[in-house]
Amino acid sequence: MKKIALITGATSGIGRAIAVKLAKEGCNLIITGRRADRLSELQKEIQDKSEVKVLTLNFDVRVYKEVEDSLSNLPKEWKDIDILVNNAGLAVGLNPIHQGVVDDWERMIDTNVKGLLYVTRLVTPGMVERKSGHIINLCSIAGKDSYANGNVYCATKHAVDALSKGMRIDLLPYNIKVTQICPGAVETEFSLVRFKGDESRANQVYKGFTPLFADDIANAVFYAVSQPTHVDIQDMLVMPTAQATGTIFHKEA
Ligand code: NDP
Ligand code: 8X3
Repeated sequence: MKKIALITGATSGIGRAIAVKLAKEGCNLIITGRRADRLSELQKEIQDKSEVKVLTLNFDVRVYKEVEDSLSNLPKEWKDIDILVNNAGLAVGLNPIHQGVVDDWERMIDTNVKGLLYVTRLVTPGMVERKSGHIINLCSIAGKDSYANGNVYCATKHAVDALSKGMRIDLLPYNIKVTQICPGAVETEFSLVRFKGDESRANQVYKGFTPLFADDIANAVFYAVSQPTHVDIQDMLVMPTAQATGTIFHKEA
């Protein structure tokens, strides 16, 4: 039987690439996000090219009621989720702490921490019952170290790191793997979102070096999920060759 993978934030960037990769490798998919049109387009694209089934779920991970309504009422054939990819997330703003925008802070904390928790809370009981499952959390180099003006985003990713460790301990008796993937700079819509639609500022982030691409992270996810039953890849730090730390890059002029 084909595995079922649920991917949050599949409308763009890393989540979208993971969906395409896991479909190519034969998983049936539950893809989620707020932009319903993009979910439908991706569903069609994947189903036109392969034999896998794709279910779309349109919800905002920040709103528990929406998450609960979607995940508690899955059709029977979609209930047994084998792989949960907690990918939905964002950075908003890049300000020193004393000039932080409270609404930006709320968006990051509600999405990256509370949203990840809401989805995990609803998916893991089934995995526990079946004594089987694999959770992939998208963390970041920002979850390993803080960088200038990244304060709250870095804090949310440090929280993801703590939650990955905690999940691994709590779910250990139930044969559930927890993998955390920590990318450096990946060229997606991430910087466009961080800089609130300012394209020139967003493009500047990826100038002068070759960043990672979403497919690189999808390959890392596939590596983790394709290991034998007794192997858990706990933590992967994946950086562009031209990036040493969160802020040290080798850029050509
Ligand atoms: P994108 O902006 O391209 O994609 C983000 C995805 O998250 C979108 O599909 C978006 O869907 C979804 N999302 C955001 N907010 C919500 C919400 N409230 N409810 C539901 N879905 C939401 O960025 P990336 O692909 O780069 O980011 C994916 C993950 O990778 C994030 O967790 C990010 O922190 C992490 N990461 C990214 C890095 C990078 O350099 N790009 C590096 C390290 C980690 P929609 O808007 O349709 O809801
Ligand atoms: C995204 C990478 O370095 O912009 O998590 O925080 S970074």
